[in-house]
Amino acid sequence: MTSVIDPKTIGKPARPRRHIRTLTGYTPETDDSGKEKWPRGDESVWKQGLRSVNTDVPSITKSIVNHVQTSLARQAYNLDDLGAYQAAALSVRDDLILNWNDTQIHYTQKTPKRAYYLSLEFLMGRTFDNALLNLGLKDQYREGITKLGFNMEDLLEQERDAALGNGGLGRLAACYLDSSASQELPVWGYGLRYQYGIFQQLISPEGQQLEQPDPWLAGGENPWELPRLDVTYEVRFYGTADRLPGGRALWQGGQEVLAVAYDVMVPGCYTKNTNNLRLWESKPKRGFDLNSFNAGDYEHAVESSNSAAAITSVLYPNDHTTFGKELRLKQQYFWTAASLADIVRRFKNIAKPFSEFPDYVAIQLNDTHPTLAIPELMRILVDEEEIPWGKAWDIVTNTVFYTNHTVLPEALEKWPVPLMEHLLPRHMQIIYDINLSFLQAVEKKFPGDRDRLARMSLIEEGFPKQVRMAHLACIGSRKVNGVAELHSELVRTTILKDFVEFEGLSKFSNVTNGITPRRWLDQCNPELSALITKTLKVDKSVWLKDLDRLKELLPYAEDAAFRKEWAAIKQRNKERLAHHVETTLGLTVNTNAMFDVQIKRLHEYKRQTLNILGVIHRYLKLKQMSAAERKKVNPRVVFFAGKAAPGYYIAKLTIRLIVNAARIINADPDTRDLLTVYFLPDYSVSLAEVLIPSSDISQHISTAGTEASGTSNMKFCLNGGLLVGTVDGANIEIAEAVGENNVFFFGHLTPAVEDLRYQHMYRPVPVEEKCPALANVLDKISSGMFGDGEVYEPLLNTIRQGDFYLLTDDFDSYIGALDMVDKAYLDKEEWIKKSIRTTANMGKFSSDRAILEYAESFWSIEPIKVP
Ligand code: NBG
Repeated sequence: MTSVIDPKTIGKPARPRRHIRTLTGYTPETDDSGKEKWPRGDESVWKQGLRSVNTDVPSITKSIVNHVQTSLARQAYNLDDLGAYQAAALSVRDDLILNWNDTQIHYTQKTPKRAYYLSLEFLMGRTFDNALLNLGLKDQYREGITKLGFNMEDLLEQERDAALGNGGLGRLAACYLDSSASQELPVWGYGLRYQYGIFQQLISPEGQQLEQPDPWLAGGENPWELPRLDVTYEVRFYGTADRLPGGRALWQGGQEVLAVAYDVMVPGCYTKNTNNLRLWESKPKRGFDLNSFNAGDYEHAVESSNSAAAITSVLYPNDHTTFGKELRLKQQYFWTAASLADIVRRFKNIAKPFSEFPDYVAIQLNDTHPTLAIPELMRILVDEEEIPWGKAWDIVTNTVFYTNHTVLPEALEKWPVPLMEHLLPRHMQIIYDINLSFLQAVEKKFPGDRDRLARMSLIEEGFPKQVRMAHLACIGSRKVNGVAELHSELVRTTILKDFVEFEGLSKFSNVTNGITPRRWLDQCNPELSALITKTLKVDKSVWLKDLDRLKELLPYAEDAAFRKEWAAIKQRNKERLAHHVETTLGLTVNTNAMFDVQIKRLHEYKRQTLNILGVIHRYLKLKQMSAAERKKVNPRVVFFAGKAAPGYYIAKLTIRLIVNAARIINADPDTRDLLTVYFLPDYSVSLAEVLIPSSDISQHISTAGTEASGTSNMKFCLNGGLLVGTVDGANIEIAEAVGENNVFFFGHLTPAVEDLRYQHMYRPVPVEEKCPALANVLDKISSGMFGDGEVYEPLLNTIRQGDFYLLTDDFDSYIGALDMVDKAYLDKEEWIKKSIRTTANMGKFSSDRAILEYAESFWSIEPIKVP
């Protein structure tokens, strides 16, 4: 069959990829003297029509009114807050487009080396406020909006979160985009444009989590993206792959779908640089099957178009678990294939030989989800560009970088070989070929070590065999990193130990995560930001981009007047949260109490269960106290928020326990002035922005060695909240930075964990003996204190038997740490000093620092300022 094909066309796309330029990539031609030629029409007429960013209030209001009148087709008398938000957002969008356009042209002209951040999740949250801050137009817009008879805060509340992520991994990607643009680095993000983001969480009257879809695009046009209907690529699935002489193969047949680009503008802070996040949407290649349509078989006619559109319809809501579902693998390939086609096209435009590809392109894999980029780039280079296998492998392994975000076994991706063979037959061949030469090299270095070969193979034996994506990501990358010192060490000594022994230590390093201080201080805590600006006596644009400047706050910890202002801001942030709870849930919060917050995905390893058991323990103690004793108690309000994966039964039971414990505890007149508990439903970036500035303490209490980094710990500390935590992830580095006397550590350390688990398994000790206080709490739950005890048995049994996450080992020291918190809180002045010192020492945790580490040590890219 292959013999009738013109050999030159083998493996090539059916027709050459054509990309009709609209906005990106257009550069003017020059005449002989080097002067730019005006491309068409009368230059002066054009130039009169061009506008620049609107910076004064009259032109801003004019632009908003213009959008009300034309884009929305409405008028002053029928404009509500939502309409006013839309018009103002469209006006900001116009400004962003100008900067975005200039940035893309500048990058195209200068052809710098670029980095591409491939992430299956970007948890962006809201854009409006952030765009105004970064454009430096917040005050002007506030004034303009007021003049038009609206309130800025009300308009900000109209925007729906872009929630295309599960948790820390997706939010980190969003922080890194903000920092890349702010540091003027030529970085693009690539992701998927899910029709439905992370589900909305509802809580039933029984305390059960219910899920509802998040149709975030349903409200009409999304002002923060540019549909690029001309930027499309064909992506193939299934079919057959026939090997040809010379290492190439012909992959044909199967299903072809179209990837369409949507560009999200990512403005840098106080710079013109506005980077791009390109999100792909899947579409059928042809509208529908005309034959079936004409035969009257309408269902069949739309079947394939529905299956194409399904690829980007929904974000998988699982955090830290993999399910081996075909649609998920389709998402991963669809996204990496479209992104690589786009990257390769852009590279080919600068007309350099492929050997120079790594000099112009760095590709960062955010966890293993985009690992197919490795075999896909091999396929493009070998099959389409006819580059010999060895050279192609050199190119790939000098271009790709891999960040690992977890060592939990259930989160390490593996794909069944039969599924891969079926969906991506050519990639499976390539993976086998990579594996063979890799294992041959390992064998050479460690002759006869068969166990090692089995451990390191890209293929795990079993029924079915599975492809180990972390191994593929590791050997296909130039550098591998973890996301905090401890985690990177665990990557090197556990999951990738053999690879360190084979490839050497220098390939494996650490980049501790960071957060953007724009969103996580200036936007979420404007009063604190203003106080810092006033105190440091520099413009906020300076310290927000050089967060180490916060150190200059240290001496003010000794200044009583400053402390008073600091504490008053914390108090107002508590009241802001209380107001939010009152208006959304109708509950009254005691703002004179200490605010204690744990907000993150629900997961056994994060141990929200430990927290709620601690709360119940506290409640039982309060109940036993005399009135006089109760007077001495430090009042506490405990907040929880977080979503559980829909199929995660135990995590959902924890939510149920929190909700029902809260119901009983909050209704008890003996204790309710001293202890109340709230589970705030539907945790989101926007909710975090209200919760974080209000905390006195926050809890980061994972079993040692399980939380790779954590990033909300950084957000709380940056806002002057103290931390209760285990010696895990970035908690360790935070304590190093802010001083161990300013954090409350407890619990067993990582090296002890394995041994404790062994003990649990082979020498179990009943909870009653090991930890009577905890046993008492478990008994109270079983006996129905918080509703039908039976319901909670499966949850309680995870502790009574096996106790994989070591609650029985850590409970007593946890309670001890909380007692220390209470004691420390009694000395208010000293507490405020701790709070100030904590903020002052958080400079290291800016995502600007982190992204510059990636840029310098891994990607070798440099800032390039847009004039
Ligand atoms: C998460 C870790 C967090 C870490 C974020 C960002 C995954 C797989 N990992 O501890 O659990 O902060 O990644 O690095 O979501």
